[in-house]
Amino acid sequence: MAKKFPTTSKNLRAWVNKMARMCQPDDIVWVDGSDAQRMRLEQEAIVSGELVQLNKEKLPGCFLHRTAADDVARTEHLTFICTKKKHDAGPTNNWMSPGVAYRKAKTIFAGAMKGRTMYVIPFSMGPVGSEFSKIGVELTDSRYVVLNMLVMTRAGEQVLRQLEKNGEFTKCLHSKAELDIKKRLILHFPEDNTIWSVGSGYGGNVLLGKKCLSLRIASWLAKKERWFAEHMLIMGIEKPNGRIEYIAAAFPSACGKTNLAMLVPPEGLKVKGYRIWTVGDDISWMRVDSDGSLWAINPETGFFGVAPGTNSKTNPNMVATIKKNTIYTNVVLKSDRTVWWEGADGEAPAEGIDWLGKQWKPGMKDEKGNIIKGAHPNSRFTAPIANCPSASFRIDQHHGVPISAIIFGGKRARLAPLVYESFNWQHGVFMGATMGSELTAAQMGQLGQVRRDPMAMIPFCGYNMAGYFRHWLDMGQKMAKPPRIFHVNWFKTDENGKFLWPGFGENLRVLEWVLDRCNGKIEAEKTAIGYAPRSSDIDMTGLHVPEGTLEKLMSIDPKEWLEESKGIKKFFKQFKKDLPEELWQEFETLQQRLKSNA
Ligand code: OXD
Ligand code: MN
Repeated sequence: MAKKFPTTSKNLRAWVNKMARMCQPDDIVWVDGSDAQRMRLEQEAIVSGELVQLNKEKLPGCFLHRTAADDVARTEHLTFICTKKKHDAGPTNNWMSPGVAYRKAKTIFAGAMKGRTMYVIPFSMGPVGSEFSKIGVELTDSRYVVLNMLVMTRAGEQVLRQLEKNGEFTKCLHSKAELDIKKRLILHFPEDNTIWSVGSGYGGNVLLGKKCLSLRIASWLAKKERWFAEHMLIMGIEKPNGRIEYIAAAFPSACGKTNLAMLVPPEGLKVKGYRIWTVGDDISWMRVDSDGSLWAINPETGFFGVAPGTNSKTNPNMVATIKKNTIYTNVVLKSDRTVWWEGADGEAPAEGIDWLGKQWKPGMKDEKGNIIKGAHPNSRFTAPIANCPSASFRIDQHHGVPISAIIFGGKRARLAPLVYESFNWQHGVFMGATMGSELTAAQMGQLGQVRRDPMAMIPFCGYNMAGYFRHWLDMGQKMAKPPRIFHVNWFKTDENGKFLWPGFGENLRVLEWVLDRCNGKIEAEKTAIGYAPRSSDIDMTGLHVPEGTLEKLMSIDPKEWLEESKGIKKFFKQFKKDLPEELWQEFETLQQRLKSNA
């Protein structure tokens, strides 16, 4: 076992002691980041049943984990921002006063770790020692959490040494407790730089460096310290001239950020010499650097990706990434101890063990006659970025990468065209603030229903979103060279509900236009909603789509937009006088442009 209390930080020692007094673990183990300790934990997790060792030849270093049946996605209704004033959490967050929240959670945490070990995980979001990075310490009674954190973050002894320099860290406490949904709470205390999560074992609720720290707490810090913490992928596009340009893109959960971040150029464009470099697939921390432009780091070191639909056609780089050192959650276990999910490569196995741990055969139906899926629709894999064939060589750079374009996108069967560009920064902020998307399996709720999801941050903004919009507007003033802002929609369908755009690698055709716009290489058409490409400006070499498809993809129906505006107005109105006036101005001018085109 690692030695106890191997830190000189009084702050940290006092906090660990206090939390241990409340949770009463049998033992405390400090995670040092060594391979030896990780392998010991893997073996213990196999013995305890938390992990299943997968086929060592076909999937070396890979494991399977199953969560409880009602613990398979982020539970947004049990997620709270706990600020002294309710107003600071804003109308789009669940709020609880810190006093009530601590009291409620304490009754669940009290004695919750009896008979268990408390692991202390010092972790850094971002390269250790970078001025972009933030340190956290997660206490947990779950080996699954420790093993995932070792993939997703830089964790261990080197982080402790860094923490000791100024003693600052986000205090992250997690206990599985009874894994009881009635005793589940995901609490954020931005004023105390503290996160408490109890009663869950699902990644998005318990890997506290991810959504809780890197988005909810970080967005609060980012406003205060004047930077951005965003739900965005970061990718580099190496152009035929050898220059790499970077973009950051925000899409709601399970809308294809991971696939886009590591796309493989289609043949028609590959011959031009394009190549993709993946920096991150989920979170982007961005700062204005001394050159007046925006630079981004991915604070994570791993992917926590959605398994269903991942295959060699949709995402060959991810298929290569998850062949080793990967933790699979809630997928099908095959008889040769490899794994499968709906939309994986190859045939469905004749039989297997499903995500609930039950014997399963393809086509099996439940008592209502619905097909039983083998893998949960939100089943996941946790894999190191370093495994990814397209991993960027700048991942560990302390200042990250310069961002040329910010792209917003949602999943919309109608309405939003394939791509358009904002008129300027303020209009771009309006475009982000009015994003809407259909719900996916990553959130509990009605699949397919449209919800307003500004900047894909609705579940992740750690404070009043009106202030967040203000922050976005203000940041525009800080940049001498702000990135241009675009909106894309890969999911538009025809009258029969068929996707019009092939998506995946073909999306590079749209990104090529985006970069051409950033570099002033191409004109665009001014429409009511923004600048749009002329059909001839998207390089379609090697891609055959039925006649008129691009026109349908690019079509803008002012009546549909005016209808959409009603939802936007309702959404904006809930912020009352806090909503920045600039956004109402943008709303009004959009109305005028739409009406004159209707
Ligand atoms: C994720 C999510 O897991 O957004 O990235 O839910
Ligand atoms: Mn996400």
